[in-house]
Amino acid sequence: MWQEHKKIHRPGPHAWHYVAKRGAARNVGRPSFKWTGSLRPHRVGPDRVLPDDIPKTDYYTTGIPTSEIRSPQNLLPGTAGVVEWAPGSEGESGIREACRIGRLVLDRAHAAVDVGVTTDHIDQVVHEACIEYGAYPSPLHYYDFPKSVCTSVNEVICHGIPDRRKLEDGDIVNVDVSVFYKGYHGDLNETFVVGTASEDRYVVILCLYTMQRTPAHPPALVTAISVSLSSKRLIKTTHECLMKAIEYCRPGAKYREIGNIITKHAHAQNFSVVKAYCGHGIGELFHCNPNVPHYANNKAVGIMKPGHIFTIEPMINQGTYKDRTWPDGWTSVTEDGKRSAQFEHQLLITEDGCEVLTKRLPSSPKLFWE
Ligand SMILES: [Co+2]
Repeated sequence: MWQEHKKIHRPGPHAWHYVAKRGAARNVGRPSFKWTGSLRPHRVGPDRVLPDDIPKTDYYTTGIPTSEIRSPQNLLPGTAGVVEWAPGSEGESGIREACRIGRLVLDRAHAAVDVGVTTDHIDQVVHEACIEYGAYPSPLHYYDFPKSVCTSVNEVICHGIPDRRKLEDGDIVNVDVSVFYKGYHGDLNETFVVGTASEDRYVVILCLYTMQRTPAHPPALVTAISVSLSSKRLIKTTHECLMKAIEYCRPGAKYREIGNIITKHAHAQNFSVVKAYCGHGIGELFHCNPNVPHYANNKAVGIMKPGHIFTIEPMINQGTYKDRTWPDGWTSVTEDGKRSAQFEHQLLITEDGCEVLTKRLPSSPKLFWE
């Protein structure tokens, strides 16, 4: 009898819970926290299964990326250990292929973003697309990260965990896809506007109409519109920051200069630049040297050489640059609860410039300004 009772109340493998201990534990109740904005964590679904024929990372079973921790690439100072991938080498074409698959997976996720869709569903789309292409979704179990993609909504800066919350009209959501394919990682992200808030003209007409009808009481709609317009300016500026930084990249260019370029453009629009998270080297390892800060006057070491492969992924905020981390140990939010956007590309330094390995394709769903 007692056994029966226990069986019923023990959380089964299919239960949905709140993430705790940086992904290593689950809670039945939502933890208390001084939330910085209006977003809250929601329940996170059970582990997704990977078929046997998908080659696994070293952290899949342990949660610890041992090869990354032990790599001389990360133990040597500055860019001393950074790999210079030879043109046409197996490594270079392997990374190129991982980036192309990452792009196809992100485009699938983009197409799935809509009002009423949960971020867990986006995770499912990413997970299944990865399997279809024969790739391992790199975030899965990386330092115990519980899901296959990061989804960062509104005030979330990065590393949001896909959960049961439904996306709402006017939300913004960043989807950060990384894939591990035939031994190499590809990493990219984009920020999307959710729903009809992307249809400016419709919204403005509705606003004017409403103000005319009830001038004493310009309602929530006006707030919604200003939120929408400033979110869009944030997203577009963030994308411009990334593209301006990419234009600068070539052999001989200084890694530390990237932060000056990004900050100059963000500040011109009265936005701030997150300091806590940086771009990174990537290849056989998910994260390695060089370290690529996005903020001005940073002390990043080294110059770009042909064959260097790394990411640039500026996180730009409407208010303060300062971040806080939720009790789940992963979700990074703005300290003032205002919104944050991000775009990321993975780049290869060539003889005379740089190549965007994660570039958008003719088949990529359009961004709102396109
Ligand atoms: Co990255």
